[in-house]
Amino acid sequence: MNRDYQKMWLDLGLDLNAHDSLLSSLETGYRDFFLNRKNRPEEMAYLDFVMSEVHGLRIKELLNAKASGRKVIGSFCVFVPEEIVLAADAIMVGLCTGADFAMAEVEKILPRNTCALIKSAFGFKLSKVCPFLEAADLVVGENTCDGKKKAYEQFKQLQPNLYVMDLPQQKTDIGREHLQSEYQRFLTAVEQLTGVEITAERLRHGIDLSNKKRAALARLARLRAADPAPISGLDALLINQVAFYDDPVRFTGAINKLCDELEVRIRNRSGAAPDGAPRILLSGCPMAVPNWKIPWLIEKAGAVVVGEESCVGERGCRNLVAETGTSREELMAAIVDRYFKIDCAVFTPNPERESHIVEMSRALKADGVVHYGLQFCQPYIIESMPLEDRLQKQDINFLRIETDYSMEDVGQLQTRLEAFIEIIS
Ligand code: BJ8
Repeated sequence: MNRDYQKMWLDLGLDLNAHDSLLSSLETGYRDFFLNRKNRPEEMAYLDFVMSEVHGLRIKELLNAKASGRKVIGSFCVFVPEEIVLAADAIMVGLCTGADFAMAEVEKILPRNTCALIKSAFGFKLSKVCPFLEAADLVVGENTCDGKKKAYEQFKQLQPNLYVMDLPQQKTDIGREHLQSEYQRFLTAVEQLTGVEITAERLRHGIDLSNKKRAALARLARLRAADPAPISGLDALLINQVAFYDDPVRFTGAINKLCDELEVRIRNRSGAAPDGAPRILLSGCPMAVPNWKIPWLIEKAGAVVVGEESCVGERGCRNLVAETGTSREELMAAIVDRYFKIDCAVFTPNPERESHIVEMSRALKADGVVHYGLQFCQPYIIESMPLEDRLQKQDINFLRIETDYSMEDVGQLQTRLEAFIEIIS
């Protein structure tokens, strides 16, 4: 990771010592999990570059954009509509929630039995190591699970520019109306923040950019159905993670170029894993940077991850916004339609998710599904129980894992994953 940005980080209020230790652990992880692997697609060099500059050049770009009058909006959830942000010529970035930091301090504010993802957001804030958070003009939290909902009450004390978006919990007409009114409220907040009136034309532009990015990610997802899989699960996860940080137009171009290369690899039967390697669909909680533990263990055991049923993956990027509307109201309705299809486990009931996992598993020719639940994440862990029954009835192999961000359980997880992979081989 490039460290030539000390002054910029200091001006942002980062704690340079803590930040340096974060960068060092990121560097080590990145080298072990990515750079030391063989037979990666050449176009992954772009992702390696982005990661090497994720706290450097990308932050400089954001600060330059801010200096020219543009605004930066940070988000923790795929329910925050990027289309509206882009329509106001603002920049949306995902916020860091994938590593433990300052846990002792965090546990003075949050109970120990809070999921690692929520604790991570607090850890990055308390220890002042996330330049995205510190550069954001507005940070959007969302009322989804109880943990996040209550935690944002505390987070607001640390991050006064927090805006909380309320989300429905049921896929009913009332739920849809609620989402629509919350998106309208968000649009007004973005207009106030940026001073830009979001016209129909601007909204169409935002939809177009987001759709193109999602289409590139969907293309990548489809290519992974090939056998042998042309790209490793780790690299594909990284791409889905970087989608939250990078400039959308540049990222879309880079991913389409990578997909061109993958198509050649498929024609040449050049796989990221050997022919016949067991194929795994990962399903469950989101995996934010630098949470690479489970796919790393799966691939180290000789299998290949061929899809992520996750917000950092398929759940976050499938379905495009219809581009048929002409008025701002019609376009907003199309945005609501697209996001209302997201089958996050906070919805009750949530039958679409089960069906989607079966569908993905068949389409990607998966030999088994590994369900990844963060400890104390009730929505996903509770859903994994009936999911297991359903998959068993359909003869789909299933393994449930509950973990956190620490490496303490790596030995035990490795044993369980190796046994599972042996059974499905
Ligand atoms: S749309 S999955 S990004 S809410 S892991 S904090 S659910 S206790 S992250 Fe999510 Fe939006 Fe849904 Fe996706 Fe709670 Fe579970 Fe923690 Fe979670």
